[in-house]
Amino acid sequence: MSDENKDNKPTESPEGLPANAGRRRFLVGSAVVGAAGMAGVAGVGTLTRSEPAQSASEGDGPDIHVAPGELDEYYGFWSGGHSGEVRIYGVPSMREIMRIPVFNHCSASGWGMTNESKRVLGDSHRFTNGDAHHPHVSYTDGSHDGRYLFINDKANTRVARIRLDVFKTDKIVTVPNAQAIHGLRLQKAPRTGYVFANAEYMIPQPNDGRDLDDPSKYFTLWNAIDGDTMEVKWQVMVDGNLDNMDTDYTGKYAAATCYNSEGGVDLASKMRADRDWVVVFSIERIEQAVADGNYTTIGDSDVPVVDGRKSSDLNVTRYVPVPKNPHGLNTSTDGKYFIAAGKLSPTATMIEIARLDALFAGELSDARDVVAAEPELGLGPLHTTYDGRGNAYTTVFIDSQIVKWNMDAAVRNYNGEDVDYIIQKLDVQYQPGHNHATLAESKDADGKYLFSLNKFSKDRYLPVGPLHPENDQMIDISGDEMKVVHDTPTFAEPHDAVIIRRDQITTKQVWERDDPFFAETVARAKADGINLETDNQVIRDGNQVRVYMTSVAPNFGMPEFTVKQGDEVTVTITNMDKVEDLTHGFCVVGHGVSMEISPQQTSSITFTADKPGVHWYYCNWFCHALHMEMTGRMLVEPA
Ligand code: RUQ
Ligand code: CUA
Ligand code: CA
Repeated sequence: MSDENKDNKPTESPEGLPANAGRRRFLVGSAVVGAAGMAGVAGVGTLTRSEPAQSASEGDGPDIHVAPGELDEYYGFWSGGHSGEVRIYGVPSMREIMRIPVFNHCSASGWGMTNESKRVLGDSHRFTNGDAHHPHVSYTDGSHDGRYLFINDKANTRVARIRLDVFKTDKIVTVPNAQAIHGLRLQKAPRTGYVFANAEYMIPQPNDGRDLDDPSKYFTLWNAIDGDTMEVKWQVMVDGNLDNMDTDYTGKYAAATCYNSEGGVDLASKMRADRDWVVVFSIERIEQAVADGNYTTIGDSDVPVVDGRKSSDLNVTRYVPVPKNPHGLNTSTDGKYFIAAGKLSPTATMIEIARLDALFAGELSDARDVVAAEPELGLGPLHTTYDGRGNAYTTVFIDSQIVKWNMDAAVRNYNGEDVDYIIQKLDVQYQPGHNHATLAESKDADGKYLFSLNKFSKDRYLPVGPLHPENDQMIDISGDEMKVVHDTPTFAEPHDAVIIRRDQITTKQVWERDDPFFAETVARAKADGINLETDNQVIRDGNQVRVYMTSVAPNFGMPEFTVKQGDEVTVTITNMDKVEDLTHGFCVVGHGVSMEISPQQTSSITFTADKPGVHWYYCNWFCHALHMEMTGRMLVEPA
């Protein structure tokens, strides 16, 4: 990084224009021209590489170098967007440590192929895609407790849970009566508890074809899932749609942004109203309505559905008008505010949580009375994060900046005091969506690093053709001034991240033999009279053949087994190696069969032996000096 750019001054472009200003002017210009404001995004594609690469500030920040052999300070969980997975980074090194397949299918681990993963995926196993946006780690009393990570699937309306002791997805639920789960947040206190999920799109209810084109029949649902059982507990009907959401630090309230109060089905109608709203949910009142039997059900689902529309007299929701088409909603870590980012408005709306009791009690004449301030931040505010020192950091997409501002000063300014609340505006590269600071979704926010999840990387990396990576930038926020200290290219497409301290997670480095993850497979073996830890045996049951074997490096328990053409073969392997990191694999050539078997794990996979002849199987995780020799033959007798 060149010294002359230490202060993040714009570099000169060949035309003598500051590159930064030129780029911003371009984006702002097209944004204004674009009918939808945010349509300026489309213009990004026309920027060419002739603009000089922008240098970010760097210098005397913290030492982010993590030496070989040293461990990182934080776990970072990144959503993989429409790759459908979750990725684990070490922070601050930004070394990618692991990927967890969730909604996608994985060639390496066999996720989506093994019987254990198919049980987790359930009926939705037929989908091989997902769109994972919002990863969040479970809480006890407002602090992360490292039990689970939950994440939404917008593409197929699912919510998944990942066990953080083994870093495997263990439950996936499809939310009924809903289309596209987007915003997802967890109950923070007393514990998780509820997993709340916004359904984004409005659909006719029931959506069985009787009302296709009558938008007045459309509505969407706010959903509560029990984080312990992963059952959908109840749903709340709302007006408009739902985008992002967050919860408070008491367990009493949640709030979600709505960008389509108009109930429009095309872009122009979704932009028509000057104001949309933040929908505030009273969790107690919803629970009471369910307990009192004040609910309906939809279609063939038996989940209680409580009416939280404006017209309802159940009073389980309140609609707070905010400037049109808001997006992110993030609770300040002091527990005081729900902060909704304006997106089409250059403002953020601070809703004071302490005033919500009065709002629900009907003591306020105007729902806007809960607004504590509405600071102006820049063009295209999308998401906000916190440093635990009273400052908020908001991404402004069109301006391509992170805006650091003081919450208390914003409130004083709103109340007429002549005080400036903007502390710093930092250019990022380019077009940030979410941002996220260390521990900033918990009361333990420590204000050390902030990540700007930028939607465009443009010229920051070696060119790799028309499809570019995203660019996730690490910013040091420990001092008075924000500084970009690292760029990380990421593949399609992290939306959000959560970063927690490494001591908040305790993992098992070797599976326990009685782990519920493979309990069903173990039960099946038991029914077949098999001791998985010692037996190597083939059981025939009509045309179903169950092959049981162990693996101990560098051998499979069976160097060959024989089946008949057309048999449905289930191979179950128990890895009897106990050494940490000694994972085996099982791959049958030409059969689309591959799986991971980590130490002490039992894995199984089912396929049809449809081709007569010799078919080699081999271990595909390098396990031993004789790993290449860890093979066997499946002998298929012709039918
Ligand atoms: S959303 S870029 Cu899917 Cu979290 Cu805001
Ligand atoms: Cu076992 Cu490679
Ligand atoms: Ca709107």
